[in-house]
Amino acid sequence: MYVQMEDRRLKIVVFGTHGAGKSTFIQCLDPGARHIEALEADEPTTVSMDFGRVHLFRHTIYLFGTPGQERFEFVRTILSRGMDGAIVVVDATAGVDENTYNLCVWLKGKGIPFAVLANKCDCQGANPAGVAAELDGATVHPISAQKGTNVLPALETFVRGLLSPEALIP
Ligand SMILES: Nc1nc2c(ncn2[C@@H]2O[C@H](COP(=O)(O)OP(=O)(O)O)[C@@H](O)[C@H]2O)c(=O)[nH]1
Ligand SMILES: [Mg+2]
Repeated sequence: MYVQMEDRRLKIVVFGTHGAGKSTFIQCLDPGARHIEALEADEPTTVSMDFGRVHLFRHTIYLFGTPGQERFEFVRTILSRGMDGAIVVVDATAGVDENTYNLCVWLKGKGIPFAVLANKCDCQGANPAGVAAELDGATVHPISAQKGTNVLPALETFVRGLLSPEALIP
């Protein structure tokens, strides 16, 4: 699937369970990223979304961070409309949970290109190879969103794959 050359914008939606590091990842790429939190009535947790922008290969990449909690499925559905690709953030110290696994199956079934980021690789016990194995051999990029390790290269590799070779001519 190649993105239209004339459209120099890409919409990438960032998925992942609560606490995987989606907000940290987007903040790392765009220090001016917007983080929106809404406290739910009678709920101890917050709904949080992120919005960031990065310029790569003469394209503007719009990053939408989705709320991780299961009950916000409807928010993810809305944010997912018209996406060019998806990034799935996994806490590599915790492994792949069922929702994340199902999400990857769904993305694959829809033919939506996605990259898996094994986050928190600065921590002891992080197991990016285990994440890849749990996701049936998916390509996994080990990163540390907190330290910034491999964050931009991982995004560049993914975006390069989304763009046609012509789009990459400077
Ligand atoms: N050690 C470490 N902690 C991280 C990393 N990325 C995120 N965190 C921490 O993990 C927690 C959850 O991160 P957050 O970005 O809010 O997760 P989100 O719920 O997916 O948006 C926060 O306390 C972060 O500081 C990382 O690469 N390494
Ligand atoms: Mg968040």
